[in-house]
Amino acid sequence: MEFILTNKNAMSVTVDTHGCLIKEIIFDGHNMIQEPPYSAAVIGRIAGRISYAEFFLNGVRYELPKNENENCLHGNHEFDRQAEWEGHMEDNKVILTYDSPDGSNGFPGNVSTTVTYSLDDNNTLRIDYYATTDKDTIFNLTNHAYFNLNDDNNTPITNHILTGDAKYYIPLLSDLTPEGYVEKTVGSIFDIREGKLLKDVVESTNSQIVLAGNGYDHALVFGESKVASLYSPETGRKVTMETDYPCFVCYSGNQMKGDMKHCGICLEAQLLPDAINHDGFGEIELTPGEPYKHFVAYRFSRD
Ligand code: G6D
Repeated sequence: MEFILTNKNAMSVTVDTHGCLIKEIIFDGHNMIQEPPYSAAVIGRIAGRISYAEFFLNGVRYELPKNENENCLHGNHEFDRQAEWEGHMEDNKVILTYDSPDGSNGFPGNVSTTVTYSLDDNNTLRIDYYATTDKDTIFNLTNHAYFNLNDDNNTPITNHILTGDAKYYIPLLSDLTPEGYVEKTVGSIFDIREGKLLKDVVESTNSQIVLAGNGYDHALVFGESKVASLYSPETGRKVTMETDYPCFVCYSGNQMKGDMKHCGICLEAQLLPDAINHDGFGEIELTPGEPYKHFVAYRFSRD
């Protein structure tokens, strides 16, 4: 089922219950995100990769479905491909709910999730995540939108500039799981504080950029302000992301197929990836009586 949010500036956002996804974001007469299969779906229970597709919680070992690299990617795509979301409109908001049963894809706990999409007259699309569990478990939701601010979404985003208060990045192993520590961005290809042209990123010979398939596929950890922005000098379009999450995984579409390579960039605000397997990566546990509450807001503007 689809729902459409609109505002007084002729901006619209279409939400589809299948995958709890954003089907399109029309701003300035342009769809600001890629089309399927590069969907702006909600990813869960756990965004990103869980190393070795296993984790220990309260002394219990949990085994998860494995991908080709022996890791669990995106919670085995439960929330974006397996889940049947219920949805309804309320006060120009789309409210979607899904109950994930205990043991689903190997994760403990009956988890009830509510995702709310809202659009205001400041051209800000806000996503609110809320979840509760009846047993200790782990949880980390994101939205996987592939942004493209060009007039033609078949044009690579290498002409876009990414800017943000990213103080650290998380280096990856060859299977794209975290090495297990944060590295300062200052002076590196991951230093986006003054803005980084994505052409320079994808053409970099930095070993982490090459390992990720010639681009970013890394968690960028915020410093003081949890803000990042993507800007196209060609079209003057900009999307500014604000969140209460501690990081965002920036994925520059390195594995998009054929001519579509680098034709989208994801700003996946979330908790630090694979945190359950790395001390110092912060909390990722969801416990009874302590609801999961996070948000991300994407504000669209034009010069
Ligand atoms: C690749 O490594 C990337 C992931 O970050 C991304 O989510 C996926 O493609 C769609 O596996």
